[in-house]
Amino acid sequence: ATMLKGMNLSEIMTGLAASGKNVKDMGAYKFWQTQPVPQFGEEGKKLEEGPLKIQTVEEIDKEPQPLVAGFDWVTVDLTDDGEMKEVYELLNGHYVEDDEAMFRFNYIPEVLRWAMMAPGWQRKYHIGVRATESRKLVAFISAVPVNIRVRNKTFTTSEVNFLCVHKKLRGKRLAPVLIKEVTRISNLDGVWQGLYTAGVVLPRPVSTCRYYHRALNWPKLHGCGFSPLPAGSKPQYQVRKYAVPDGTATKGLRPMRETDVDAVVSLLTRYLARFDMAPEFTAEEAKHWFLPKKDVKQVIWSYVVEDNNKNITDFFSFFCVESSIIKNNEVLRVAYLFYYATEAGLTTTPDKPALKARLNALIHDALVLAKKAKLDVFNALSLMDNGLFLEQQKFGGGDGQLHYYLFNYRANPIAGGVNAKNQL
Ligand code: MYA
Repeated sequence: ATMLKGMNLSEIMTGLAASGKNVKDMGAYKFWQTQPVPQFGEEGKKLEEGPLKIQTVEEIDKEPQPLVAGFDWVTVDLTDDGEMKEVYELLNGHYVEDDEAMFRFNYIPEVLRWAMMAPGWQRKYHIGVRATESRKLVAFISAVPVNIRVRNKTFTTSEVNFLCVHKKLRGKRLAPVLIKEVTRISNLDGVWQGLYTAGVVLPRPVSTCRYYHRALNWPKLHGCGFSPLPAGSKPQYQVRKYAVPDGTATKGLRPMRETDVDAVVSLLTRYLARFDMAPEFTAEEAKHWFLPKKDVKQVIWSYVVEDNNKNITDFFSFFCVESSIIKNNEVLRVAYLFYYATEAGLTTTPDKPALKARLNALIHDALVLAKKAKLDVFNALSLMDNGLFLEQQKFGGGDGQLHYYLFNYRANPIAGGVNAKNQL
């Protein structure tokens, strides 16, 4: 969660390598300088892309590194409601906050299940640390397998997420131990590359995106300090500015169904081919990531446009992750734009005005649907083709950035078009 500060939209960042105030000297990254990741200082040169370090499974330790006395390694059983609740509570109290500590992600079990039990998931990748005496869960890290294409090479990665250390155990170098453990587990499965995002600058981002926010419920966003009242404006002007129609406008738009999966995968694969870095979806993965699960709180919303010939010509999706408003214990319901694709982007001679018009129509409908779903704000990153609609759809630049990283893979900087799944 990041603050809306009404910054200049022309500053959209697409894939600029990290630079400036947040970067420590390489020597200050005591842990990261020992890892197979690109280091600062070699930017600018065009590098041969590929793995940095080649190993075999035989070389990998069969046992985890010992933890300091008083703590034990565990794997967490997310199919067990009690253990799921423990992960939820650890993250709810100790996971990512904005710089001013006003908001903290509140990943409810439905979202955690969606994110960490994707096709190919295994329990051994839900790695926890418990206090030996109290059995309290004090740290966690997880990964799911993701096939990613970087330019013309495709490989399997462990997509790492939900790294969290209890506030009382911070600064004790536990995070590197967790990272080494998820690396070891991956390596034993023959997975040598990693994929992750973070708000912090580490050696060395492959791409950097900025967060944009589009108010849906302005009074609530203002009330909790997310959206300031611009100088010279009045609350009612803001409410009017962000009002959306009651119904969608795109002809043929409807919720995605299971029978659409193959058509969506085909469309999305062709659309994502336009970008330098993107995940590859199997039908099973598309089903998991895009279709809401029955009988649980809805996490993901996906829509398609079906034309008169029953072809799926367009697709978009967004998911919801709540953020706790720390001062009053309420929650903001935050929509995140997920994947989208449109035939308008796939003509043989790229027609940018047509693509721009179509994306604006689709995202406008997405805003209508998100509002209907009672979501308070709609977030998007400066990636894919988002620069074509952010301004027109009244998104404002936030002060948060998201850095994308590859582990054990050297890649030249990528402008836009990265794995939006990693917004999680
Ligand atoms: S990003 C979300 C991370 N979580 C949070 O921000 C939640 C709130 N914060 C915390 O829980 C703690 O502050 C964390 C650090 C756990 C973040 N990614 O133990 P320490 C480096 C990577 O003393 P603590 C997400 O989940 C830091 O630069 N490294 O610090 C994706 C320093 O190293 P160096 C990080 O504050 C995670 C060292 O840790 C991060 O107690 C992807 C200090 O350790 C960070 N977000 O704990 C992980 N923050 O000395 C990498 C700090 O070198 C996966 N550090 O500067 C790599 C791929 C692995 C798979 C490979 C497969 C082959």
